[in-house]
Amino acid sequence: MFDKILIANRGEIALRVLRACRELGIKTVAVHSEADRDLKHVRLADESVCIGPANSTESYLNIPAIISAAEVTDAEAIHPGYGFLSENADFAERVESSGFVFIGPRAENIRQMGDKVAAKDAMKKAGVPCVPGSDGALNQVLEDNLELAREIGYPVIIKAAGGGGGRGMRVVHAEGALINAITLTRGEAQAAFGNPTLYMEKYLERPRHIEFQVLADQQGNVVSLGERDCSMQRRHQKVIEEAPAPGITEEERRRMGECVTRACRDMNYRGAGTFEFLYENGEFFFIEMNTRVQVEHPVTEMITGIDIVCEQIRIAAGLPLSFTQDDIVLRGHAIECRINAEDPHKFTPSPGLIKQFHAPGGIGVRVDTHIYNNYFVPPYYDSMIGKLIIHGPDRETAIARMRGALSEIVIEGIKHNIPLHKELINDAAFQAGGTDIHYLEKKLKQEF
Ligand code: MV4
Repeated sequence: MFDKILIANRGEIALRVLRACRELGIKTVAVHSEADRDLKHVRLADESVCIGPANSTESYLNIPAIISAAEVTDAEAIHPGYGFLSENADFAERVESSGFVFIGPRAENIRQMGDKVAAKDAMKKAGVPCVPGSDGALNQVLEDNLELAREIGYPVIIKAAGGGGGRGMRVVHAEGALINAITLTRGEAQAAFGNPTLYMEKYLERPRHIEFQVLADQQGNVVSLGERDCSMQRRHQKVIEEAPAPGITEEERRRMGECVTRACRDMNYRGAGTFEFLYENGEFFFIEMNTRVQVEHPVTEMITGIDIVCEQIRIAAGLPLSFTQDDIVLRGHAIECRINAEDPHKFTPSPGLIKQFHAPGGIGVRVDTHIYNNYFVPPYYDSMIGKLIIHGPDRETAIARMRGALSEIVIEGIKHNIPLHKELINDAAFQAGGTDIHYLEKKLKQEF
């Protein structure tokens, strides 16, 4: 096992990684920006290094500064968390070429999954069901694209190979709008990702977002930890996630689990990974794969009892998974509410001083947050300040416990979205389960 790990992130996930390190008896190095000296994990870490100014480009995205910090502290491995450099293949490569272990997949897999055309191609070859669409990238011949869209049937969606997570895509409802949409999206893709490559898919109008969590070790063992439903989102930001996904049968879970673990074996994947699917009319369609630990990983941890971050570290150290697929039992139901420092109606960020914080408690209640009394939420980073994760024997109990926890939590001094969560947890469609990806935005138009 590693002696010392550098945590290349901030906020709640940095604290989450620190806790895993402590459990495994590993020393920790926190790296932080000038604005983040008072972060909870910086205080708890064995050592800390300031890597640059508040602006994340000069700190949390500053590859030489992070590698230097690992060198001066003699860390053995680097955990990238989520966001920032977590899916940057060049970073993974430079970590390894500098003699450190990157706690994540091999750079080659990060790069392949970052190219959405290459990712989809690999999935098709592995027998993972994909959204019907172009066979690889679109060519430049206008007539070919018109014919392809006719074959697929409108509406279609044009996506950038370099995009993902909702960036660089355009829906086309009729033939008259196709050529212009391709031209516009290509220009945007070149400007945003330096890659003009596009692909086309059938546009699914009312899908749910269901994703499968996997873990793969360096001995070739791969397990599926089941799925999460992340359909409750606004502008591609997830708001509530849950596991298991309402209405997904044991048979669907087993079949999809086989699909995604086969895909991992085919590409010699290692570490934690998430396969994102759109689910509509009882069918799964692969859209993207994430090669990092995700914000919503705790809901899977709560129903499996598996510590995903500890497993990432153990896998990176070369240890085999200590369980097989048959050992994994899904127990009960878990729901996560993301807590953001933002106006609950207008969604504008609300940084500032937290004058009071009281965490909720009780059976099945988990609070993953770095905030504390008198913590100042800086304006420079993502507005998520924590996550409230609830486990219960069934979905109804989890909802009831979440309602209790939301009424118990106190965050004073800044605006936050607890009022939105209180509204959603009592929403009839949420309570019924299985709302689609457009539900929240439609509901918000009707005010609350
Ligand atoms: C789609 C789609 C409908 N049909 N692809 C948005 C994020 C990116 N991961 C892919 N996205 C979508 N791709 C086809 N063929 C609808 C979306 C989409 C979406 C997907 C997941 C979660 C929220 C979403 C919100 C709007 C659109």
